[in-house]
Amino acid sequence: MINYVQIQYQLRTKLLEIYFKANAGHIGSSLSCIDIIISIFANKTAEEKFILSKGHAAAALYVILNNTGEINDDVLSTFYQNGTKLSAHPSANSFFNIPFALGSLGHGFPIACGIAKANKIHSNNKFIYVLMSDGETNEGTTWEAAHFAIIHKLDNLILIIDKNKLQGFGNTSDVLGDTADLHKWKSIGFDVVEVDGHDINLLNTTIQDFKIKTGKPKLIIANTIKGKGVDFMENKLEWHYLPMNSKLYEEAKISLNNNYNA
Ligand SMILES: Cc1ncc(C[n+]2csc(CCOP(=O)(O)OP(=O)(O)O)c2C)c(N)n1
Repeated sequence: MINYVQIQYQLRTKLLEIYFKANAGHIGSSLSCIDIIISIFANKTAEEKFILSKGHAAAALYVILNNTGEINDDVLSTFYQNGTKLSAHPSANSFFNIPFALGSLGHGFPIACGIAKANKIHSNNKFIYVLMSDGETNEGTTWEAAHFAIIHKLDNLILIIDKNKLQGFGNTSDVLGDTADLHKWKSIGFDVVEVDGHDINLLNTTIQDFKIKTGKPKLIIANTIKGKGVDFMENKLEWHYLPMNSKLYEEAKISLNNNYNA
């Protein structure tokens, strides 16, 4: 078992720093999924693709690519600025690990299904990893792509849903019901496991188990907390869109420190 606490703390600290500097929103969304992306990058090979379908959490991907050396510190500090390669939502081909423009919800998952099918045709044994948000599974394209994945037996597809139960304007359950429900996805033909989305070791073993199973597309429902790590942001709808002022930025850093360095 690897102790991930320091990396969870460091990357969250970086996230707060770039969001504060940019005066940008979507902090809650990035804090929700950063542990999942850490796990994906711990498991995927260099040639395999990852698609951040919930593109509004681009900053979470940027700090991880900064950690792996793909995005240097100077570029990271340009997040959200005019002319940057690090726009609020990922720009196509800005980096090897950012192969598509994302952020219009419901598009990344269908793209991933197409890549999985192509990988099968080429028999290249590559997996494709895709991260969606639970609100995003409301999108109709999700269900067309899901059925495509099933009929083509895309067992090289690993879909992870960041299930934090909140979306931009309310609880997901109040908007369209639970479209990230384990039984729904199982019943249409996915191999599904539900785990704690902040437990990186558990996410790792789930991905590794899935990589040796054949026949069905795979789904990890990752139960998460929107704003995870900053007490006053956790499970609070307003931290979907709010930027931090300097007082709240200082408080957020203290809260992170208490939660990860105690
Ligand atoms: C097609 C489309 N419609 C609307 C939006 C605006 N938008 C950005 S994030 C979001 C909702 C976010 O909730 P959820 O999908 O659950 O993601 P979370 O941040 O909670 O992980 C919306 C509606 C969008 N990006 N794309």
